[in-house]
Amino acid sequence: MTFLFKSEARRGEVWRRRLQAEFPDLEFRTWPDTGDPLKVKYLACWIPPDDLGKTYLNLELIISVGAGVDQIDLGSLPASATVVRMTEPGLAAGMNEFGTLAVLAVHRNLPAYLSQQRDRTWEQLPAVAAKDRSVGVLGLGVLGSGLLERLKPFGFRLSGWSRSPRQIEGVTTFAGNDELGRFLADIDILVCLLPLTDATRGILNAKTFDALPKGASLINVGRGGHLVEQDLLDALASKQLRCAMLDVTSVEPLPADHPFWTHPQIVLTPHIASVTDAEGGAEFVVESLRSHIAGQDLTGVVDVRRGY
Ligand code: NDP
Ligand code: OXD
Repeated sequence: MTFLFKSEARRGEVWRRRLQAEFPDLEFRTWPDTGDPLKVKYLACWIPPDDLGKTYLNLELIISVGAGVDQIDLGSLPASATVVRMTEPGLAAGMNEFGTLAVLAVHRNLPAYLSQQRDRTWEQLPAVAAKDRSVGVLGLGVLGSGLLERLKPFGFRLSGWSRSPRQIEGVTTFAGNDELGRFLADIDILVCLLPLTDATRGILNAKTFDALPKGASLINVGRGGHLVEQDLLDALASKQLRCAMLDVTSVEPLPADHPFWTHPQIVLTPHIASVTDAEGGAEFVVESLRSHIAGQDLTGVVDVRRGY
């Protein structure tokens, strides 16, 4: 039986060594050297092979090498396959760092100061204490709830929004579309850490921005598909939004002529907020295979109907 790896070669070498040590009978193959597709029981990938549902008929486990699964067409999988998304601890550690960096950067006016530096302008902007700012996180899963924990010591008012009700100490929580408006009404810094699904696509739109207090800021570390880009440009132009930090965009890499590149109120990063650690990922895969073989519950199983 085969473990097929379709992702970065450097990560693949770490996973090959770890899996061969743990499961000596398992054949480790790297895409496109698939061997007999009917022997492939396990697939680790970012983008899966096109013909997954038709060719890999004995697939039991598909492991996304990242936390998100929106790059996988969940409607076209072999019926036998379970999809698992990466939840190795390095991913959350990276998002905790980047999310904290972005919230503090926005809180302390860094996007405006970067723009002033380009214009050779020396101007001190009014400082706001953390206790007088509210940070709201869309998505209270592994990454969203982890980030909120890290933000607690700074003294911001914290809130979060999820699909089903969640309780997090020190965080005001809201759930479902009915409570989205009440959540947004008090948010100065909005962080998107949602999965991209049919229900969340385009959620960062004019209606959402208008529901925020005037002068709020946006941090998108979810997916580019969450954001209606023209609505962001309009909200920045009207000063409904003060600034945005975007780690993800609808097209990646962002096309050279895109207005985000030079926008004075936007800070861009190239989808680096958090990255799966090679060793941590290998441990996660070993644990997943062990649990699967033993018939035990797996961590990070994706609900194909919900899309995350
Ligand atoms: P989880 O699945 O653990 O959490 C998802 C959260 O979003 C849950 O709280 C869930 O609600 C909530 N949610 C989902 N759909 C809705 C909805 N329709 N309405 C309200 N809330 C909803 O995911 P992670 O925290 O691990 O990851 C989140 C996303 O972060 C990934 O899917 C990926 O897109 C992005 N990401 C970005 C990276 C980057 O480098 N920029 C790196 C890694 C991930 P409930 O709790 O009720 O289920
Ligand atoms: C992920 C990502 O989903 O890197 O892990 O975006």
